[in-house]
Amino acid sequence: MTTAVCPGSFDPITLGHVDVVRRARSMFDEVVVAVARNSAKTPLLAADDRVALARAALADLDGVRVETVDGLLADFVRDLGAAAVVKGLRSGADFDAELPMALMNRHLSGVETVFVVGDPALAHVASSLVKDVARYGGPIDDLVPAGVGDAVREALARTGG
Ligand code: COD
Repeated sequence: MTTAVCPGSFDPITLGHVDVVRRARSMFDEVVVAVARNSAKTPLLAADDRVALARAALADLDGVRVETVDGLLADFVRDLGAAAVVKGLRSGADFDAELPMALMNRHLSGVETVFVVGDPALAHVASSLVKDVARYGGPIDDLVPAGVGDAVREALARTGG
């Protein structure tokens, strides 16, 4: 059985993430979605909320489970015995950001990274933009799985944006 890891901050999970996980699942027997608890970015949503929203969004996909990663992704992937990390690409800018991470993860544990090209209809969908649109009262519900929009709006209201 081949396992792939789809890591990210998932702050929040978007339809772009779901598209990448589906594509990864079409290539691997099992996909572990790894929610980085201590992301380099300061998250809007608590890690437990990011995990719960990802679990709900991916519940209908067989062979997909959601876990948290607390330390190095390279250690998580090695401990799991996964065959690869799968990352989604929207643009050349994504590739430029992802290449050093792929090289570092391979340096650290020998794990390979597989890049998948996401749905071009979702190329503008990024967690950061979703939060920014919501912060100014714009519509986000057609960019994220069910329930995520409410969670983002509640978090923004709670934290003062
Ligand atoms: N279409 C295609 N791909 C998409 C889309 C879309 N619309 N939206 C998002 N993606 C892809 C991104 O390109 C990315 O590959 C992935 O989804 C996750 O995106 P984010 O924004 O949720 O996650 P990031 O980029 O913040 O994740 C960074 C990690 C958590 C993966 C990284 O910081 C990490 O590995 N942290 C663990 C600690 C560690 O090991 N650090 C050293 C790394 S070398």
